[in-house]
Amino acid sequence: MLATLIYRSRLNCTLDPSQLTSLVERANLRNSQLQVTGILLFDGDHFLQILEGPLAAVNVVYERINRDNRHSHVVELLRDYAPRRRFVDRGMMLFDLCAMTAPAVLRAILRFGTLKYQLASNDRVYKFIRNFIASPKSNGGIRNTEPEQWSFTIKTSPFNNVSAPITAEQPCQFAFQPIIEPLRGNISSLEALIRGPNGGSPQEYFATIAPNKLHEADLASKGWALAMARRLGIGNHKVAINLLPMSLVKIPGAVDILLNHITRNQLNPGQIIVEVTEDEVISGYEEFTWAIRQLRAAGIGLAIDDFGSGFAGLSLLAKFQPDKLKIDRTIVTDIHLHGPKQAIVKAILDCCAELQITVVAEGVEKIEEWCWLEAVGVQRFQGFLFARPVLNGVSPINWPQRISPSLT
Ligand code: FMN
Repeated sequence: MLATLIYRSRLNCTLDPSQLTSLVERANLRNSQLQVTGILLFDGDHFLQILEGPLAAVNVVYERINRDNRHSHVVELLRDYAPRRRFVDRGMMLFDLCAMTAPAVLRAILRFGTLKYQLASNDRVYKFIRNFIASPKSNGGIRNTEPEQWSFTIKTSPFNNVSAPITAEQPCQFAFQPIIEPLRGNISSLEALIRGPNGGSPQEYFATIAPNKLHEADLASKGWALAMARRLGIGNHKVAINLLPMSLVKIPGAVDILLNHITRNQLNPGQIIVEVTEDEVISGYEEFTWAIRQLRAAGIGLAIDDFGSGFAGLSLLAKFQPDKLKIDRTIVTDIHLHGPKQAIVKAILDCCAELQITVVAEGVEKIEEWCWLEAVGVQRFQGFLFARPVLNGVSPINWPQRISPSLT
């Protein structure tokens, strides 16, 4: 299968033109042997490269390129399949924007390529090329936050150290995970994640419940979550609880039951954030809307969980503007390497800025992911990089500090 891969990257060192020419000559030979063809654009600081060829060969070449320390910030922009090659004659051809004007480069690429101008103007690959040529030396307006500028220090959390469930008969337990603002040194909330009676996964817990009791058990479990939050001594901190949307529809007086759990545990509705996903089909939108209004009227916060996972979609966002939107881990993972994920997060941030919704990135595990997200303006994070969930407790938190320039 004929694959096309496009990436962009940033030059790491100063490269004189003769080095660039010899790099491309060697690349041309190696690519030709593997039946890979393509072009390399260079604007003095950044590269944009198009690789075309058999999928396995393109992967081999891209893996090598990724390991090359003459460039960094390698971000994959497109991976696609095509019926024919756009560039046939050479393994690799260089187009240097420092040596030619932008229109001349574009004309040369079109002469070199196989698509006629009319076809090229609709082709996504050519659109990437035109965009790179039109805005050279652009890094998408991203502020610079580099992984090597940071070190981490573990600090104990300010919560009580509780390790046992409240009672032995408790049907479920909770693991708590903080959501933090790393650069402010602030814990913005604790999420209560449900676990089985012996600490097993949420799936294990829900599998033990008869389907007709699911929503009742879901709502009742929030009482245990809040009781545990109180035992942890959450003080004025906020606590986030996950609720199946249909629990609000199917259980009569669900919001009152929730409010009861809150007051019984001497918490304030303003401290509670209800996180909902669309992981079950919401039937009865009217009842759901009514329940959400009641939640909001009582002062309870609302967050859309797992946004972008396929379960929490745009319709929830359009109908019930939440206080918070949590970007799903599937989007966050390796975001520093992946152009489509980056474009999605920038669009989510624009939308949330317009609607005054706070954005949280979930599932952050790598410092590179955090740096990229922080650089585009995300301020709240949840993930193993900072703190893992701990059964009946809160783990110490890994706080980043900028390494002073004299030490780097
Ligand atoms: N090597 C290739 O074989 N094909 C290429 O298309 C290619 N393009 C490159 C583009 C850039 C911007 C840079 C910095 C390097 C490129 N290289 C290319 C060089 C590879 O990164 C690597 O040095 C070379 O394949 C030798 O790899 P090896 O040392 O793992 O054998």
